[in-house]
Amino acid sequence: MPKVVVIGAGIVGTSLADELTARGWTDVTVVDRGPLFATGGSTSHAPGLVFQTNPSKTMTAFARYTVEKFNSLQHPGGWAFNPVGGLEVATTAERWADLHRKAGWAQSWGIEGRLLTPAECAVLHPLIDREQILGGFHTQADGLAKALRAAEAQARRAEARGATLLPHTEVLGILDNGERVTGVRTAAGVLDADVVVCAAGFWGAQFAKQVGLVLPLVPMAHQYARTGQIAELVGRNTELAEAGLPILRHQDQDLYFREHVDRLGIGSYAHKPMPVDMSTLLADTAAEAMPSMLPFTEEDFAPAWEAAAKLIPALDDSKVEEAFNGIFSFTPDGFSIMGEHRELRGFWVAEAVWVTHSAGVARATAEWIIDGTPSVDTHECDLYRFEDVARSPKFFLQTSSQAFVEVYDVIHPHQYRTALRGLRTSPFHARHTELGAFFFEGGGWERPAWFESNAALTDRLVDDGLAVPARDDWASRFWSPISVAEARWTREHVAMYDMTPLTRYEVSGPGAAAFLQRMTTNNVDKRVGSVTYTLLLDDAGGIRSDLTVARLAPDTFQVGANSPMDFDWLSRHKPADVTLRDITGGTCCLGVWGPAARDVVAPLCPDDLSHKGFPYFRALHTYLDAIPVTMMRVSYVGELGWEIYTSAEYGSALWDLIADAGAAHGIIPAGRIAFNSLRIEKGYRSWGTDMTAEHRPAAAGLDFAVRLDKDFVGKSALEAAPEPQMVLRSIVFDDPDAAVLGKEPVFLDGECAGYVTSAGYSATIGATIAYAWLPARVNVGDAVRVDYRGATLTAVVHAEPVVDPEMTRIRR
Ligand code: FAD
Ligand code: THG
Repeated sequence: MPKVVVIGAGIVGTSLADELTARGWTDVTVVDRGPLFATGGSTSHAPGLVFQTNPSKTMTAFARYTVEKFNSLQHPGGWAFNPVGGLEVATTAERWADLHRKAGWAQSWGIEGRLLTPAECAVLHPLIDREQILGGFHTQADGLAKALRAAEAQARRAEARGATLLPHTEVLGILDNGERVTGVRTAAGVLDADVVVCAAGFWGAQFAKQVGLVLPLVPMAHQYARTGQIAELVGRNTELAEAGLPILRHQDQDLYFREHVDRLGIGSYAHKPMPVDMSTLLADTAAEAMPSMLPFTEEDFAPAWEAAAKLIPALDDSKVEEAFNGIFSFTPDGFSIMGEHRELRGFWVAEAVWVTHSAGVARATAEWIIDGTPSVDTHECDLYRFEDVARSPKFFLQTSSQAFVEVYDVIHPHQYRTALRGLRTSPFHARHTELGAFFFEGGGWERPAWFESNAALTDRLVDDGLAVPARDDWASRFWSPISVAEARWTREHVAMYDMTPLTRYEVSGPGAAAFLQRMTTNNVDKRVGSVTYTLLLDDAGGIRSDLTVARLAPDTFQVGANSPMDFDWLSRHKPADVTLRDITGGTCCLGVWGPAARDVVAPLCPDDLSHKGFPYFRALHTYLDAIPVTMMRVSYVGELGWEIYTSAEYGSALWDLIADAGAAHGIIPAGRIAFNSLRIEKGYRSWGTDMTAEHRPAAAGLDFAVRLDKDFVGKSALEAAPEPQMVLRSIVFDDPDAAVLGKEPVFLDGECAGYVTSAGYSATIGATIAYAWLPARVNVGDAVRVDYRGATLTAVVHAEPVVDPEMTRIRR
């Protein structure tokens, strides 16, 4: 049986020991530098509020499992979970609207919740001044975790199954054989291990450095205060129950509240970010029982207290009695960090995890370690999700600090970071700027969303009697009607799209063809010049990514991918006779698409670009004017045209060449919003949004890219898989002004039956189109309802793709 050492006996380490031993891996040793179970880590003093609803389906699922599990734990001291319910109140119109959005997430992810009037909120939580609020969102199953009891109960259960708990044992180093971990070193000697899991809380980043891992997490101090006795609470709660009122969030002031018998606990994120310098912390607190508790900085709390008392007037007669600045981890995107070290197999991390998500993260980690694949999609938490730039200390310090500031803010789905912009730009960037691009950010790249230079096209649309949707204030943020004109223009004329940020790898060497053949679902071992759309599956048959694979030479392939996790997955499986290189940065790519694309490009090219001479899904190394290029006849927007690749130094010349040659044909630059709406109407999925590892190809409508007559990773799982119960469908909204932005719940016959993934306004049919996961029994033509921030929209399930099912636009 594999030997496991878990570093850290906080809520994560103990939960993991429970999950591992429950699966029969009983040779588990949990070590902690502190005593058990108040180790001195973050768990020791977490007030334990568990609000389950999160924009992320995965994080919500993690939280739901924590609630379910903690409710069932037994501890001699009393409850491990007290389901007092959760209440989030709104004091601004913006928040109130956002609570409607949150209620939608709850429905989408299967959490029961209700929007309440101020009066109803005051009934649930009589300490609230109802005059201050516009309403609230209440969830019955949320509540308080007693983190230390939950840790102990899980640890004891693991112990009963054979696990060992070692307090006062600091892990000083990791031992390995050059490939795998072999053990850990402590002052008392070596503990052998086949698997080591770093669940060391905010110490984890410092610790993982010694094995060459960058964990982009920042230990931050956060203020928590307990009041003196509050008259209104006296007699309400027994010592044992501690609390009866719902846990409360007042996010407009960055505050949360819980009861401690007849006192209130108040947590505040209203203060400036206080990143903790680990080098000094480790020295300063080496001898401390609670190294994760820093002295309270009263001045930082003063405005929070004032705001708290405004919502809860009973505080006027009270004051802070005990308080501290507690430390826990923040990450750039607010997600945890999970996975196995690629270069040091057997070294796993489960880091930056709240109590809220702890059991869910632990279960997924145990499944991942034992079965090879977690049962929940974990891509948002993947250790290898970060672009290189995001691993620089400057980047993750700054973005994690912003994440702290924004932790309770209303965040629009297209609201991108403002700090550290402009780091990754394509060679077309100067032109984009001149043309008035509004930039989105993705993977550190600046990506034009639309171009102000196209503003006049919108007027033309309107003059032609074509509608531009009248979006509400929320949906029109980070959006422009210009994008509608750009999309329309692409279908009618021709447009150029910056595809540089599209991740691409060169896979080469004598084993390259066999490797890609084994890793992906489609047949990629075709003649030179072929391009294939194909999928990466995990061992359970879940979709890890969708790729294009172009064979540029017998032993050289160019792979169009989705994220750094694809690089990780391929690297892990790569044999020695294959070289994998990320060539995104040194190259660039321009998509030239539209009915006039050939008229623009063909005159520049010595080769035959006719449909016969250069068919669909083929690649060619050639020249445009004097510029060496690789062209691929691929179009994510579903139009005639090419992705044109060249190395970066030719980029700006390529842009100018195409722009000049295209002028006679009315070429325009077009941005991401048009791009997105075009790919949705054409039926092309976006990995990570429309589909994840939680879905198999059949459910996602991608069986056409799976060839069961060859062997590939995930094949046996596909063969054993049942018919999907949920499938990805296109829905088209009845009201042309309807807008949805993703994650909205979809109702069928009055029941929530699924959720929206991505959506866009189709300039081609003049309606908003979305993808939604819906029960397989749904038929084309069925009517559905979608809840958009409290408004009910109607839509109809549409045949796919909505635009050009015969492929006549592309294949000509
Ligand atoms: P920890 O509990 O810190 O455990 C890590 C353990 O690793 C420690 O015991 C440490 O001693 C040990 N360790 C580290 N290095 C070594 C080593 N080299 N060798 C041996 N042992 C080592 N979360 C919520 O969900 N809801 C809340 O309401 C909430 N409120 C919070 C309020 C405050 C004031 C704070 C500080 C945090 C709050 N959190 C809350 C966050 C939550 O407490 C943490 O995210 C969570 O406890 C982290 O658990 P962990 O097991 O990862 O880390
Ligand atoms: N271009 C390139 N690589 C990519 C993308 C891209 N890799 C990642 C991501 N985007 C992959 N997604 C798609 C989705 C659909 C298509 C291409 C890439 C596509 N599909 C055709 C279809 O379904 O009609 C495939 C037809 C066929 O298999 O013959 O074109 O944008 N380089």
